[in-house]
Amino acid sequence: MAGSTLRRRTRGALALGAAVVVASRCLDLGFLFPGAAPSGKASSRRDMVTGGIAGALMAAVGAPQQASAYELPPLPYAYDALEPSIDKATMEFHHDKHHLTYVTNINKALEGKDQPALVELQKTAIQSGPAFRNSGGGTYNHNFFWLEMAPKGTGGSPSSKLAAAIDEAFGSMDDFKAKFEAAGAPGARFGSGWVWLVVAEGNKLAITSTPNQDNPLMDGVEGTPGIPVLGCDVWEHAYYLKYQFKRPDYIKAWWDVVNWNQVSAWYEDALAGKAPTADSSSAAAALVGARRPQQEARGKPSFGLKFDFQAQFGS
Ligand code: MN3
Repeated sequence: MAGSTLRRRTRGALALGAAVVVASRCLDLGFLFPGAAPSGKASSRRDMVTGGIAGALMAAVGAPQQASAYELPPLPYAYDALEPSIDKATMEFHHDKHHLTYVTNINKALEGKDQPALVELQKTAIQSGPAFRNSGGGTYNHNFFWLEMAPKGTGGSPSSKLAAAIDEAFGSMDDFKAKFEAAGAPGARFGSGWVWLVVAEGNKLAITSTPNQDNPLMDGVEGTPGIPVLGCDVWEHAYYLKYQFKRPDYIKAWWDVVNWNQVSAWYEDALAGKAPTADSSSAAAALVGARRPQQEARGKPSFGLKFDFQAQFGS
């Protein structure tokens, strides 16, 4: 076969492979399966398509098959959608710079190795070392954070089951919020970290806080281990542009943008022992009908798509 013919065929196969990856991202976004909310199903379809068809194409042209890298999921709402609780500039820096750095660094740490589901990295993250603890933790925690928020007035309220559990554990919703805010105040969580509501041993709700990018899924974590269903980022980068030193004001305002529908769903899963995957598939499920049209209207590409595309083709 002439060299130029081979090159043309290779290019053609690569282009087809690229098209399949793009199509698979559309699957992620649920366009072909509207209403396919359960992330597990979307994910397995995605894996089937990217791993199967694209993988076969890549193998056919002799390209090495790479484990897919973690992605920076696009926000499921616009940058300014959480105002006035969280300002647009903070969201831009927080998502596009801080979160991206965690994603980039955990991908570097796992380069050339299998990348398990992000949630599966968490349990052993502290033992595995700083890249896993800080960047693996940071990636998971921020994926989780974007999903558990929604524009004011759209996040619903706790399910009756979750509301009853909160009353039982903390006295009332107001008492719960006061205790959560106290756990996140600088005097209780000095420096950077997170405050969490977890389903702990015996399916009991508990409030805990963790330093840096630790989370309650990690073996050996400070505080109460458990399955997180709500978490507030109290790093200065999460609030400083708007609130400066007034972290308590930020946490108080943050309640307005909690997505209780998501938290309630995670609570149900947690009672069955399942931790939020917080992966890009569930992020994409939350995107359906929300972010995508806005992005297209503004002519901005999906960053998650771009990142995934580059990672998969090693460019
Ligand atoms: Mn953060």
